[in-house]
Amino acid sequence: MADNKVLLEVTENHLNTGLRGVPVGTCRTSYVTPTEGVHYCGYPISELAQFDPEDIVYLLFNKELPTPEQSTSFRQDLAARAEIPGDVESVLKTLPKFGHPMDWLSIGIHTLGMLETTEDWKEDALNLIARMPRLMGLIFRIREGRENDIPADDASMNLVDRFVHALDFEGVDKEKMKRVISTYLVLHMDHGGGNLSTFSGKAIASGKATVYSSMAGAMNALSGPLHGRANQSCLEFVLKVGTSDPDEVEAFVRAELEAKRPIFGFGHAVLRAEDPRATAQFLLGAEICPEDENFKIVTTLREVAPRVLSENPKISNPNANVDIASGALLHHIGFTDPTYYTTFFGWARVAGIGAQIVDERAVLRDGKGTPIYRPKYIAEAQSLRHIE
Ligand code: AMX
Repeated sequence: MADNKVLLEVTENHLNTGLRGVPVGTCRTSYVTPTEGVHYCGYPISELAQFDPEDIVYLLFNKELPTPEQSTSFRQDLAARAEIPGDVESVLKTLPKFGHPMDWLSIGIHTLGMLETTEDWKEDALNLIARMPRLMGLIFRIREGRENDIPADDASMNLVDRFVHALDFEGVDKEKMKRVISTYLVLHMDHGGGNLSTFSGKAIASGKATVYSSMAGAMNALSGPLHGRANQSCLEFVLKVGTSDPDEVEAFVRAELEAKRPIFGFGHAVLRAEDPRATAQFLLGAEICPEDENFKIVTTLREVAPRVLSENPKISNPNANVDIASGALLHHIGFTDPTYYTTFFGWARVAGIGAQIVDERAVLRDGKGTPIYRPKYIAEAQSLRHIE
């Protein structure tokens, strides 16, 4: 069960703490527990890691897993929504290639919204989910200067196949690529209601901005180094470790701590065990790339870092978090530039944030939706000076 113990009284100590621990609302899609991590609609993530992304999108929107018939018909529904109704390519081609991929993703989503908005929360959320694989593929290709001969979209393909098809990387194992991306998407789709990007997206939507504007804002929130960009930092950290020898890794970890730098991929604000999303990615890596140098490094880190971090009693959770292995896996399948990693995170989160926006706008409070967000701020003495 989720920990439903909530703070009943807000005191002065809670001010200017980023709403830490202050209850704001209810979440119908997911919750996080200290030992089992995230649960989607009651299912621990460890039980869902092998599902196809389409079935987990269905779960987040319908609060139950689909039957085989429902799964087939939902895939057909997504396919019918997949075509991008206009020319997003021309817009992407004008963007500066030195800009961060997350900024491209946000602008891409905004552009999709300018091309078509239905004014129906669920329709727009599902349309956006269906159009994300093509948008992602276009972002990669156009940034890399591969803007010509882009394969035509094929809506009969599933979400991951359509991205891999648009991307059309040469010399990579496309089946491995599909497995890694599929697992990545499922593991990252949702993470409770109060994480910064989800909260921001819902707050924007509460003013009745469109799903697209709200999602673009959520992506901007996700792009920060303290939030989604941690997975980029994690692979950069692994590349810096540069060895899978346990003694050398231990010396590296100790030197980083001595220099007051974080050990990326370890620790968590809520979890008090290894994140099951990390466990799932370690299992996948052991199967598809046990000899990959970066995977060997993260495997050694997984053994060494918790032991060293445990020496500091201040550290609440010395175990691996979700970001430890995802970079090594993405690197292995051909995504060698870590600046792109947060876009995969963003792609996955469109499902969870989209489902939560629909719940807040069209389901909660008997379908009336939550009102526009308006938390209270207390005036400081300086701002009251004019009435003294
Ligand atoms: N390396 C070094 N120090 C760490 C640490 C780590 N991996 N994890 C925790 N600590 C330190 C904290 O910085 C804090 O130090 P302080 O008291 O001097 O400020 C102290 O231990 C207590 O922290 P905590 O209560 O255990 O965790 P937290 O909720 O404050 O922070 C997190 C959680 C994830 C930010 C932190 O563990 C961290 O910085 N980890 C490394 C970066 C990382 O992997 N980020 C990705 C997180 C995954 C995610 O949520 N996306």
